Amino acid sequence: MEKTLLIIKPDAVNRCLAGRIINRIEEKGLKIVGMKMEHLEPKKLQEHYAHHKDKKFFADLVKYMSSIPSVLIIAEGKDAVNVVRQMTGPTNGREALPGTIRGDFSMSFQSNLVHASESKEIAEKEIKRFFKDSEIHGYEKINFNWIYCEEEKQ
Ligand code: 3AN
Repeated sequence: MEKTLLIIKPDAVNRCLAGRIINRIEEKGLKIVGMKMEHLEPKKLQEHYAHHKDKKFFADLVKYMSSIPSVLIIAEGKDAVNVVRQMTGPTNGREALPGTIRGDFSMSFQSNLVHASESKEIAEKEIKRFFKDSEIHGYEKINFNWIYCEEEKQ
């Protein structure tokens, strides 16, 4: 099944929202197959946000993301990339709809609590960037048969 990367960013860790965000992922039916706390280094963040390197907020973004540790998660499920992006909401927390993570907890376009991979291809690259193979776990999820119908399990 599809995997996606989520980063519970420093503002969410500082605001003690990590548990609530993890709870939403679990309650949705996604399977957590990787999870760790890491103080992300500027070099890795510059690579992660390279597509924003010419934006005026780039230096601030790297500073904020490397300020304190983040919680990194790999979530697995059918259409996981799209599902998690929908749960996250748009970049600006003030415009994100209630019911989304950003819509419920964020008032900012920078301090917007979570990163979620944008596409399947990007998710694959991001997972490789932040996780070793040995940190990704395959295991049987006992409620799997109650979350998907037969056709969806392929
Ligand atoms: P998203 O996380 O919604 O995919 P991106 O990829 O456009 O958004 O931006 C990456 C991160 O850069 C955002 N999550 C946010 O923290 C920060 N960011 C985006 N736009 C701005 C902005 N105008 N000013 C400051 N930070 C921003």
